[in-house]
Amino acid sequence: MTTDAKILSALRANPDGVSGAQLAEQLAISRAAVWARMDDLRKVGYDIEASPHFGYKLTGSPDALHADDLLARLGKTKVVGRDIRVFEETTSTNDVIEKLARDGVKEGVVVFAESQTKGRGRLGRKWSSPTHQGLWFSILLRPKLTPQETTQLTVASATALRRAIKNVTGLVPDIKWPNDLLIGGKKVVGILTEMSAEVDCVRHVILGIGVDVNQTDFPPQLCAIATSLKAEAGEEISRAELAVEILRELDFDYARICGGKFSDVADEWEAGCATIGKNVSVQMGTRLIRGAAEALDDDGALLVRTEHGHLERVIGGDVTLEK
Ligand code: BT5
Repeated sequence: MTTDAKILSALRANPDGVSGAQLAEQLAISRAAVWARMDDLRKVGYDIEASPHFGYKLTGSPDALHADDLLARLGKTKVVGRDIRVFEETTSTNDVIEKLARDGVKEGVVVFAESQTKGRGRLGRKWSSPTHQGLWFSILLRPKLTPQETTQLTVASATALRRAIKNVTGLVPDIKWPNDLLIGGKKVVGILTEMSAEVDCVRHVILGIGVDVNQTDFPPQLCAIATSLKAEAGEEISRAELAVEILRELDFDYARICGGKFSDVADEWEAGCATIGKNVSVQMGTRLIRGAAEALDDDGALLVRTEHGHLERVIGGDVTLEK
């Protein structure tokens, strides 16, 4: 943890204040250095009161994402969020992670961007990522899975995101296979899983996640199909608090998958899923399948019973729920 992260962590752990002397001792730096760090934190938007009586007290945090603060709030995780980086603007956070992956960076690193100029969805579709209004981030994973099994990670992301959103906002989104969370039928989260693999083993997986948090309006083409947590909850949501909760829940589900417990994740997924039991049509390239979505298989693929009675295994494509 960086010094700033340790300071923020100590301030949060001591809401009534913590003395400069105590912090200096804990961090093995001088009191003057503590004072200078506080000044720098104030410059990036933290409200930190100081008095000879109570020492330093954190009274407000900026809405901006701050890597040190996210690390401090998250604490120790197994894998996801061991390293967090925040950019004011990128093309796509998946591109940044791709570069880190090629540089050999360890799994678990998370890159957030306050805005993306080329945010993307699947099949090169655009992802709207307005500044400071959502969570646009990607995670590097190096799981010991076969390429077919990586759908498990998208399924696990959906369950983790659903829990995190419920914990922070009280809202309970529906899961739509494979990569959407919806509230009232409108999309609030999109997940883009990109992978680099050999024939039978995965080199790395990039989980790209977009969460619509505090938008009050959307571009015209998205108005009818997208919503934000703020629009649904009726109040501003702390993006930092939500980000930390999401990383914590993702770390939990990633450990479940790496520990061979995908069936637990799948059970939870099915319970929260708006796709299972529904009639669906699935566009896979030029092929269209129609039928009833029955279940997930062991790899996270969707099993669809077609009109002709065959069971089709769907690992990608666009699912539409039929009325
Ligand atoms: C997805 O694709 O839903 C995956 C979106 C992943 C975005 C994250 S943000 C961080 C990381 N970096 C990236 O560059 N991407 C990831 P798909 O299922 O193909 O859905 C894309 C469609 O969703 C678009 O064609 C629009 O119709 C709609 N859409 C675009 N922006 C949206 C938004 N902000 N909220 C809801 N729907 C949106």
